This record gives sequence, C-alpha cells and structure tokens, in this order.
Amino acid sequence: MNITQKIISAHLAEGVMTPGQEIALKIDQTLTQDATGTMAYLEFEAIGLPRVKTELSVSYVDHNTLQVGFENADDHRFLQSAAAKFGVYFSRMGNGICHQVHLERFGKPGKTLLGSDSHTPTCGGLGMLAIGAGGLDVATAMAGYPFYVKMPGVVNIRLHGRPAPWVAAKDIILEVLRRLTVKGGVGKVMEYTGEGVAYLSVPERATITNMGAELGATSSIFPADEATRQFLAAQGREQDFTPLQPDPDAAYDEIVDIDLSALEPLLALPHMPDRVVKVAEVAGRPVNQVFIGSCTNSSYTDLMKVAAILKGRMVDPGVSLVVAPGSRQVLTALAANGALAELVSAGARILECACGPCVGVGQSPVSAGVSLRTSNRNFEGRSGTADAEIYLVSCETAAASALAGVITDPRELGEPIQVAMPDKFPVDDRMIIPPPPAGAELPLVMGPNIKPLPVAAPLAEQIEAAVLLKVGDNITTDHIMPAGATILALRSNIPAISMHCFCAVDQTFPQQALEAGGGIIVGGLNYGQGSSREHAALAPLYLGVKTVLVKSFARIHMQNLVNFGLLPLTFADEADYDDIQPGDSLIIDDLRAALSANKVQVRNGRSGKTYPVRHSLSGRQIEILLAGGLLKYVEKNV
Ligand code: MIC
Ligand code: SF4
Repeated sequence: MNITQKIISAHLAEGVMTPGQEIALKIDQTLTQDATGTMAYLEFEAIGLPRVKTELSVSYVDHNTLQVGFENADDHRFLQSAAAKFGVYFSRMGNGICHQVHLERFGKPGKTLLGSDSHTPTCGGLGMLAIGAGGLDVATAMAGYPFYVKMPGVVNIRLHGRPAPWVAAKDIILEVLRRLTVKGGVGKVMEYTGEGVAYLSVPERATITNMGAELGATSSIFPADEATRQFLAAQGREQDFTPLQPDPDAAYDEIVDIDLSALEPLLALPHMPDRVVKVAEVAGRPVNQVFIGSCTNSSYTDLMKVAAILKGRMVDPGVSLVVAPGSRQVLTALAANGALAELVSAGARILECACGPCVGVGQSPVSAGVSLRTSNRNFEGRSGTADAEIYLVSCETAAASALAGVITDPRELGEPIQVAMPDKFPVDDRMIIPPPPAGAELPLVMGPNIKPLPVAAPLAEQIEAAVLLKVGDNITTDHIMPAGATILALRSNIPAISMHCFCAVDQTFPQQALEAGGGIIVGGLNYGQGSSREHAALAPLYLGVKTVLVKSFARIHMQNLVNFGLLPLTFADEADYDDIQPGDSLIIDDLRAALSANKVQVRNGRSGKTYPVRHSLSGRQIEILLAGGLLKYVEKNV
C-alpha cells in the first residue's frame, strides 16, 4: 500500500477502497477557525451532544482578528464559550494561523484530521491524512460520525535530486500547479516520495501540502521520516512520532516526476494559482506591495530567510512590505534571536500572527497595484482591491523584490541562504486553553450578530425557476461569497452576509434573487473551487437558490451544497451550457425518482431543448438532499 491507503485502511468505517467510490473515514482530530467556526459550533449544538467525541478538537481564532465593531469580538467570545462547553481546545487570537499552529503543536503522523478550512492538508507535511471540509461535516465529525468522501485516486509525485540554489518549496508546488492546473487534483491525494523528500524540512513539506488545496486535491501527504521525528522532537513531542513510508511495491494511480535540481524560481501570475511562469520571465515589473505570511509561508525558517536577505538593508521606497508571522512560537523565536529587529529595521511592517492580508483583512493594495504575496490564492478581488494584480511567490523572491522595488529573481542575491532547523522551538502553549473537565454546565455566550442557521426544505418533486446568473469556468468561493474584514464580520449572520453573495460578479444578484423568489445558477468547470466556506452554500440557500447546474464542481463546495439541501447537477453534454441564457426558465420534473435513477432531465422553457444532466451523488448524498440537508438527515437517521 501507499501511505494514503495505509492511513485510510486504518480508519475505514464503511466502503471499499476503490477510487471514486464513497468511503467513510474515522476522524481522529478536527480543527475549526473563527470564520467557519461559529457556524460549525452552532451546528454541533444543533446535533445535541454535550461534548465532542474526537481524540482532539481545536478551535482557532486567526482569520478576522481586527475586531472592528463588536461583531468579531462577540464571535470570538462565543467560540471560547463553545470550546469550553463542548470539550475543545481554544487557540486564542494572536496565537497564530490554525494550520501553522496545528503543525507545530498537534499534528501526528498516521492520524486523520478534518478541518473547516480548505488548507487543512497542511498537516500532510507531517504524514497525516488531513482534509478540508465544510463546517457541518466537521461538526458531525466532532459528534463522532465518520466523514464521507470519495475514495481518492493517489498520485505519486516523485521528487528527484536536490533543489537548485534559491529554489524553495513554494517553487516546487508552483511547478506542480503549472503542470496539473487548479482542477488537476480533484478527487485525488498527492503523495510525495523520492530522494528529494530528504532535502525538505517539515515546514517546507507543509508549504507543498498546503497548496495542494489549489490543485483541488482531497489531500496531499509526505512520508514521516527522520526529518519528521526531528521536527516533533524540537516541538517537545517526539512521542507523537510514528514512521510512515509507502511499501516498496506500493501502487499509484498516476505518477509525476519532478527534477528538483532543474527547477528555477517560479511565480503565479494574476489571477489564478496555476498561471505559473519563471520569475526571470517577468523580472523588472514594478511592485507596490510585498506580503510575507499566510499558512503557506510563515514558518520560522521562512522568516529567518527573509530576515537574512533584508539584514542591514532597506525596502525600496515604493514598496510597502508587510510580514505576518504564522504563529506566536515563530514570532517569539524571531524576537529572541534578533531576526525580528532586522526585519523591523529593514522597514518591514509587522502584523499580528493571523491570516490578515491573505483573505483581504487589511493591507489592500493601491488601485491597480502590484502585490507579491507568499500566500496561496491570487483570485481576483480577494485582496480587497478589485483591480489589484496579485503574484504568488516564495519568501526568497518576495524579499528580493521588496528590496529592489521590482520583481526580482532571488538568484541575483548571490550565495543562497541556509537556515538550520532549531533543535528546540520555544514551546509555550499558554495561549491554548484546554477544555475544562466534562460535567460542568457551561453557557454559550452569543452576541446580537449571531443569528440562527437557515434550514432547507426537503427536496421538491418539481423545480421550475429562472436562471439568475450564468458564470464561466473556475468560479471561486471568493466570487460566490467574498471575504475581507467587513464581510467576514457577518459570518454568523446569514441574512446579512447573503446581501454580499456574488457581489463581485453582479452587485444586483442578492436583490434579484430575493425578488424572483429564488432561482438557478449556471456555471462552467470547477465551480466553487477554493475555500471550504459553507457560506457559499448558505447564502444562496437563504436567497432561494434551488439548484446549481455546472460543467463540474470542486469537491468541498459540492458537499456543502448537499449539506444544505441545494441540488448540485452537472451537464451530461457540456455543449448544453451554451444553449442557456440568463433569465431562461428551467424545469425539472419527477425530481425524486429521476435522482435515484440518475436520469435527471432539465427542460429549457425558452429554447424548448431538454438537457440530460448527471449527478455524481452517492445514495447517502441523495438521502441527505431528500431530507433537506445533513442536519435533518442526522436527526432522522442517528
Ligand atoms: C481561505 O483561504 O479562503 C479561507 C478564508 O481560509 C477559507 C475559509 C473561510 O472562508 O473561512 C478556506 O480556505 O477554506
Ligand atoms: Fe488563512 Fe489565508 Fe491560510 Fe486561508 S489561506 S487559512 S485565509 S492564511
């Protein structure tokens, strides 16, 4: 078996390990973050259990920590009260980004982790099977139910040789994105092997598994080897180490070979993570902003490299350089060894240990500005400036460009920088509050911004509704339900946040949908890629959307639609997409029977054409839709 199959077989609760077939996985650990967590704990409360049943569950506050207005602060207090009540560890605001902290303090090789954030696979860098999902899937996992997912195909990415000078882990994953695209990982786990693995530290591996999310992959994973043991030992957690390697005769569904010694520094052009070219090809373009941070590139070694590049120099006068360390542990280490002072004296603006600019919470670039970022997503508008151009780069390219004021190949800096992994990290878990012992009756503290969950109706027999919106390929959840500080503050208030649904595409969408009493969304390939935010399903549900008909879906978003009772359909013949115009009336009859037989037909009232449509729903997913969503299904069946 390969590593993925080993972990899956040890956690298989139902099903057979045939790629594409639905399996149920026992989940050992869960994580939530503030922007998805409020819903997840409201959902857990609705399930009605007094305490979580996982080995470990952690609630992080890291996304929107600005606390502009009372909304965020109230959400954070609610999350702290929910963690104490339900037996969950609470990582306080300022302690760091969930994925970085989980890697440092909790991840374990061989275990399963389900997180209400799409970058949960970061912990795959430790040899963990870590999967992102919607809040309701995480809530049900906290309640002890298995997680249902299609058995992934396993892609073996064989890393050959030693990385060329100035080639970073970020360049390796950018190369994978260049080859496989943002749809290339859907339904797959990326499993990294080969002699090149030994040259990568755990945080470097985590940069690669983190950005597997941009491939649409179910997860990404590395073996657990001597580097893993050393990392865990430096975290004071050597007891959490278990070695994990594929069997010598392990089989894979696909193989991708990458020669690390032949790579060059790469970057992703605006506005998709797979628009990858060599840094050298675009060198010289002026830069307005450089952001170093996010769950992809904010580890100790990342920022030590940046400090070494900036040491004794000053950022270009035209560049705003912002640095957000990934965790309080990283910041403490940099403060203790003087690297923080070097960053500050070089002109870096130090931000809180949080997601911040990555998700548009502050530091929006100037109009039509160019921002180089070490984060993972450069979707249009995500930075908060609609016409900004975001390039995704390594820390080395970011630092070199911040000094020069133009996009700069880091190889121009001369001798490459080596940063040793410390033997011991400054471990201090006092910002992580363990839950009190079971038995105490604790309150859930809710502010006025926390509104009840909308509930779907059981699926109707017939759908007749107008096409409210027709969109193209690769529509992201940032298009469907944008983030940013102002909108993120409404994550616990579905009626209010729904008024921003699709506003980046069509400002009038929410009002139109409400006036029409709902409708249908038509889309292209890879619809719903990106985030795990279930708000991208909840807001359409609130606005009356009945079904989403597209060429293909991203995994997490499709499951979120099912979880909230919205019917996800795909064209059997992609050419039928072209026949549909906004405003067309689409009719689906005998829906329940047609769904079970997988013979759904959509009739267009205007053109008179009938489109055969497919669904890739399992029997269980159909049951969930018929029941009116996962909460009702759980209520009925368990
Ligand atoms: C993201 O990077 O888009 C987020 C913000 O972390 C999301 C979660 C969310 O929308 O709250 C994700 O990746 O799942
Ligand atoms: Fe936070 Fe950005 Fe990572 Fe999402 S991608 S978890 S917003 S740092």
